[in-house]
Amino acid sequence: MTAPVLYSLAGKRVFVAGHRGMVGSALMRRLAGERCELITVPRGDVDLRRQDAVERWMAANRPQAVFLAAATVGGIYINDARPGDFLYDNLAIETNVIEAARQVGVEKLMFLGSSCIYPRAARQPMPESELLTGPLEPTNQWYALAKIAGIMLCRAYRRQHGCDYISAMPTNLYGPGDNFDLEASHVIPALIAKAHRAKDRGGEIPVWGTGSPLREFMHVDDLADAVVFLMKNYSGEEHVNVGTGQEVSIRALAETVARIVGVERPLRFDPAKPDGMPRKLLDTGRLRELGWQPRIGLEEGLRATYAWYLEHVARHAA
Ligand code: GFB
Repeated sequence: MTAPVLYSLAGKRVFVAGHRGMVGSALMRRLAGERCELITVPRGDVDLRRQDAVERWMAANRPQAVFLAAATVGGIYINDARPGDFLYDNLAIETNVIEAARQVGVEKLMFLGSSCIYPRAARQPMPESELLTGPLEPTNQWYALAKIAGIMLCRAYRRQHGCDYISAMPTNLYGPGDNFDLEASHVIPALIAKAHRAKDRGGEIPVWGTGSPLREFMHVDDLADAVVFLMKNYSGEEHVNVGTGQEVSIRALAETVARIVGVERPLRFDPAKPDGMPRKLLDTGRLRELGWQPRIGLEEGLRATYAWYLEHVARHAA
């Protein structure tokens, strides 16, 4: 059964914060079909970490709905290497945008978090109720803490100010527009870039950690569809998990990526690099009950992402 439409985006002024990022640009593509007026601001004009600048821009532009997809993000290595940036930038961006939205009377706001908000030893698959039930995974605790604060700020503003601000927690994402820089990236773009390099130049395909961690991956176009669905059909204090329900080991993922890239070179695991969470599978029962399901399978999504990489990254590097 599909939940009733609670909020219509039609004819609304909709601000996508972080519209150049992988998630923000997927939202821009998805929202193009919604008959709403999309507004964005280049990073060079307004640094979302600066409270004055954000408040001035929001007062001048007065959006009615906001998708808060702006964030400092990255994979397991960069999260751990730049804890100050991951904590400060994300706290600043979310507090500035959420408070400025309240000041100008934004009707509805969607805050985007991450599945790393859950404790390292959380029950699997992880329901929304696992939040704050135990210690965080050390490699991403700074980012996770900032995202937990964002969820809580939305909840607090609902209670104190009656703001219809909601939160969605996506699983690990990938897709067009991802960051393929090997130090900063997540595992899928890293493996695509490494497999492509091995195809070009030979050698092994280096894989961080033991290969045994399990991860759930979602194509960013599915995420964008789920988030727009929730914006229209969900209102409540509790955040909502967004995932596929399918998990894969990092070893199996690396093998799949190598097959899609078309390279037959050995994988070389590096156990000196961190594994991070042993398992990170979301319980997506709530989202499914509301009536939403993913459409893009991992194999199909990886093929599309490799095609995007060839067109937009490898071609320019050649
Ligand atoms: O994608 P990833 O960095 O995110 O790593 P997390 C997932 C798994 O892939 C880890 C392994 O076990 C990595 O050790 N891996 C293997 C690699 N090879 C590579 C590689 O070349 N690059 C990378 N990056 N990983 C992030 C959090 O954790 O998840 C963020 O740090 C965020 O805060 C994101 O929440 C969704 O799932 O470990």
